[in-house]
Amino acid sequence: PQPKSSSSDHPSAPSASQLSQVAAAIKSLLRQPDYDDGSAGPVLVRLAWHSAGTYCKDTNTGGSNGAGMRYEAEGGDPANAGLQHARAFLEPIKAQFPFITYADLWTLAAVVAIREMDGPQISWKPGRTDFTDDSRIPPRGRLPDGSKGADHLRWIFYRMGFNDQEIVALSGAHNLGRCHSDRSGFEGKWVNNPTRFSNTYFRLLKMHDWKKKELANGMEQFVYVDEDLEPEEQEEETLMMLPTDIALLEDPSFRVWVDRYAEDKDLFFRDFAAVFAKLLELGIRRDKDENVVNEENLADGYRS
Ligand code: ZEM
Repeated sequence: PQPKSSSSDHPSAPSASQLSQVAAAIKSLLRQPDYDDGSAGPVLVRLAWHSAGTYCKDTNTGGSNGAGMRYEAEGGDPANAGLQHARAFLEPIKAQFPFITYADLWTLAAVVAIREMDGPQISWKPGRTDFTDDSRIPPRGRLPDGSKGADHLRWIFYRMGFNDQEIVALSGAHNLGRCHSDRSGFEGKWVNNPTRFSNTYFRLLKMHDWKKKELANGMEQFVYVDEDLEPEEQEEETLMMLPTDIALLEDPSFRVWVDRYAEDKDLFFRDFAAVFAKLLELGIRRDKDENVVNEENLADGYRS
């Protein structure tokens, strides 16, 4: 059992053995035969990404600490539509292991899911705290808009402290999951097997002649239709790219990395593991013992 840190100012994060129990429980809920492509994995990855991707380096606000999506101000942001499913998948685990904070659980779930979907092992550290009110929730509008281009991607991701290479590596997560017309308004998946992590997204981006298509709701995305297939099969096999995905192909500085990741899966896995670990640590300060030291965080969460 974990000693209680009652007199210490440090939050007391779960022990390694407690965390491996949580990780095992996450693994066992990934298979969801009635949900999407049979897996909770992709939407859990998106939950972690959206929890962290609000970070602003200039003001040191946002980031995966706090689990602000439990509050309407952040959870009700249209950019987060659909992520209530991811949070609901994890609710039984939080109930079974109340010692883990939501902020740790959401980020750990993505790391476990990526590994279980044949992706790289990503380093992850506990110690995040949960806000106890919505006073520190960042403003809406900090997450990327898929209908935009390269300038927008740089505007959003430079604010988090990422460079062009990291933007491309992170975008490789679109190897997973799909778009839902009732969430983002876009429709379809990027690759044929959207529950297996690989560099296929980059290979398809380069390989196909992506055609702009206007959807019934007026939104535009890019699609590839295999003309050799029967019409019925075409419907099923149609793959998509967002305008922001196509921007990676067309911008010369992004393109260098699309080419490298398409050619070299190991390089993509290494770079993705590094940048996803960095994403999950944005805004989180730790002391030499890896304890979270962000002053305001000490008011909530792990302190018992
Ligand atoms: Zn995504 N993403 N994303 N993304 N994303 C969607 C789905 C998923 C953008 C975006 O607009 C969208 C990153 C970056 C960017 C995942 C992971 C990561 C969807 C579809 C959209 C519209 C949502 C829906 O309808 O359900 C844009 C513009 C990005 C800028 C580059 C990064 C970074 C990610 C993680 C590292 C994942 C896993 C999904 C699939 C979710 C699911 O439910 O299947």
